[in-house]
Amino acid sequence: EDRPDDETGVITKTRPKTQRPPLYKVLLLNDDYTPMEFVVHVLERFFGMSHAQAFELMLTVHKKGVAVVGVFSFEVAETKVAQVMDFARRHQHPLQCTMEKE
Ligand code: NFA
Repeated sequence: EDRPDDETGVITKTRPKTQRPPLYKVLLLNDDYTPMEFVVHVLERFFGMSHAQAFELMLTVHKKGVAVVGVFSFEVAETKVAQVMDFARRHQHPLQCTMEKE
């Protein structure tokens, strides 16, 4: 916003502070037991990835130990984590999914 200084008349710009909600990274963690194909399926099913995208991210987690699956609002991140954890538990795999503030 352009604003003339009271004494000098100099025009200064003040940035309007737009409030943005915090974003949360959803992380997938490696383990020694969850089958690779199960992880690929999880990424396709809950994160809308193509098979190729999902396979690549699964391999990144497998090799590096952890990777960011996506960045979401708190509510969406919380839902994704719950969906993955519930699906893994129902299939008796130890797959871990967590979230952290960006
Ligand atoms: N490390 C697992 C295996 O070798 C695969 C895996 C990848 C598990 C990514 C969890 C996350 N079967």
